[in-house]
Amino acid sequence: MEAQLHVLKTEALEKIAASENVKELNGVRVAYLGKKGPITDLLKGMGKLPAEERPKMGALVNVVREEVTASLEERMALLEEQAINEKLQSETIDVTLPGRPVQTGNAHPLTRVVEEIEDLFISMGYEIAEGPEVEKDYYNFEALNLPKGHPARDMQDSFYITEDILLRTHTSPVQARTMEAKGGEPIKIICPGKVYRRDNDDATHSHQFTQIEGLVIGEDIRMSDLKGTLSVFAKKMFGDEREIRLRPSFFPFTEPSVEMDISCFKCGGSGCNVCKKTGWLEILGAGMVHPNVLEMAGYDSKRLTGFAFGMGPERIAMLKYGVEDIRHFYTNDVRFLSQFQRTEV
Ligand code: 2NM
Repeated sequence: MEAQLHVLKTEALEKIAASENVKELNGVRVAYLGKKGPITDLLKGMGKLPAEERPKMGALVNVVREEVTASLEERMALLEEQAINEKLQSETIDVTLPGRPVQTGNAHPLTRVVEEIEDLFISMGYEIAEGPEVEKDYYNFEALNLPKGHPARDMQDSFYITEDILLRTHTSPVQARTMEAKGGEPIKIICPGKVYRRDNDDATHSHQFTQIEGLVIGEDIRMSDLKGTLSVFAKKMFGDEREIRLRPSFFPFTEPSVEMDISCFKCGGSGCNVCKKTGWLEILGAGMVHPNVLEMAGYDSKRLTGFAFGMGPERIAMLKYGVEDIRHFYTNDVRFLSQFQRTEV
C-alpha cells in the first residue's frame, strides 16, 4: 500500500506540473482529491487494515494528501497570475495614443466679416441693434424720408407682403425704430442683418443679401466725426496704410450724402486689376442724417445731429478674399466654405 501511495503521489505531482491552465488543474484536483478519487478511496479502505497499521498508514495518506494539496495550490496561484497577466497584456489600452481627429466646421465667411465689423464698432462704444426682416412700409420707407410716390422707391424694387408690409430692403428701419424708441436721446448703434430686393441674381446681385448700417446721434455730431470713424474702419478692415476718399452722392435719408472709397489694398493706389486701374475701391455710402428723418422720429434736429453709413458685407468679403461670384456665399459648397478655415488656434 505504501508503494501504491508513492505512485499515486508521483503521478499527481506530474499531472499538476503538466497542467497548463486553471481548468485543467481543477480537473486534476477532482481526479486525485475528490470524493471519488484514489486518496479518498485509500482513506475509506483503512478499515480493512490491521488495527496496529492504521495510524501509520493514515498518517502517510494524510501527508501525501497535504503534499498534493500544497502542490496544487502553488500551481493554481501561478496559473491564475499567468491568466491575469495574459488578460492585461491582451487588453492593454495606450492612453497616450493621439485621438482620432474630429471634423470641425467653421464660421461662414460672411459671418466672420460681420463679426469682425461688429467687434470693431463695439470697441468704439457702439451697441448692436436688430429688428424684423418683415417690416412695415412706414419704417422701411416713410420714416426714412421716402414718402409714397417718391422716385427713390423705384430704385429699390421690393418684395411686398401686403400694401403696408414688405421684406425690408435695407436695415435702416431698425435705425428708424431705435430713434423712435429712444425718444430724442443720443444713439450709437450698428445694425447688421439680412435684406431683400427684387433683383435677378447674377455674379454681383442677389435678391437676399446682408447689410450693416451704423447710426450715431448726439450733440455736435459732424461730418468730421463721420470721416474719422470711417477712416478707422477702413484701416482696421483693409490695412493701416489705407486712405479714404469721399465723393458727393445722394440718399433720401442723409444730407449731405457721400460714397466712400478706400485706396486699393492690392496696389496701394497705383492701379491694378482689383481696382480696375483707378487706385480706389468703393466700400460704403454715408451721410449726415436728414433733418426730416430726425424730426419724424421725435428729435429736435436743431439740438441733435447725426451721421449714418451703410455697407454690404458680401462686397467687403468679395474684395477682401477675392471672391468673384456673390452666389458662392449662399450655395454652401464646402469646397468654397472650407477655404475660410481659421488657421490660428
Ligand atoms: C446708407 C447710406 C447712407 C442710413 C441712414 C440711416 C438712418 F436711418 F439713420 F437714416 N440708416 N442708414 C444710410 C445712410 C445708409 O447705406 C448705403
